[in-house]
Amino acid sequence: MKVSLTAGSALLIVDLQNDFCEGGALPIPGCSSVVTTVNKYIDMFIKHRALIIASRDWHPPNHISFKTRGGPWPPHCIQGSKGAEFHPGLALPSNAIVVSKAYLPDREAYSAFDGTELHYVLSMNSVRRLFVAGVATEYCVKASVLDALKLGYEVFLLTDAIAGVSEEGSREALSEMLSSGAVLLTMEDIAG
Ligand code: VGL
Ligand code: ZN
Repeated sequence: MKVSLTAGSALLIVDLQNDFCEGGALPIPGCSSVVTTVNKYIDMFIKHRALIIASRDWHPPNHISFKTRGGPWPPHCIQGSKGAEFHPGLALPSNAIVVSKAYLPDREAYSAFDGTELHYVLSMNSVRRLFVAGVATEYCVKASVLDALKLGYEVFLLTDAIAGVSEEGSREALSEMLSSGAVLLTMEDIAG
């Protein structure tokens, strides 16, 4: 399948932060190679003058998702910490739009649309087709993709630029996104 980056296309890069990569608090296998591939997508989207959005997990130190509060995760992506910074190898352009999520102590938010201005920003820029990459496939990528579909976006999941916490979880998430209407693509599917 060949897809063109027509007007109204945007790249959504989900949570490529230090804590989700090697050496971080909640490392996701394959995160570094996702960074490398996402950089190639960034180049393509810059060439087409398409909007580039980077979401980030942005938790207060006492976030409800942390084990210290009975949640499932070790503390990660704490606001202002090194772990919350974007991976140093990620080549975000200076005009990329950063969307922070899950920033309230008592509220988890996996989706980049949840409690953020992402839908508003995309609408203001006439974006209708969203190309999604990043981590983790079965958490924040999946939640963002499903929300985008519900909001009426055409959603393309860049399967060569995502990584999940577990293989089985990723497989299930992929089939759920597919059956919800996401289109699965890799780099070769995008017309230069
Ligand atoms: C995520 C677990 C906890 C994600 C965020 O970005 O997918 N996963 N917080
Ligand atoms: Zn989190």
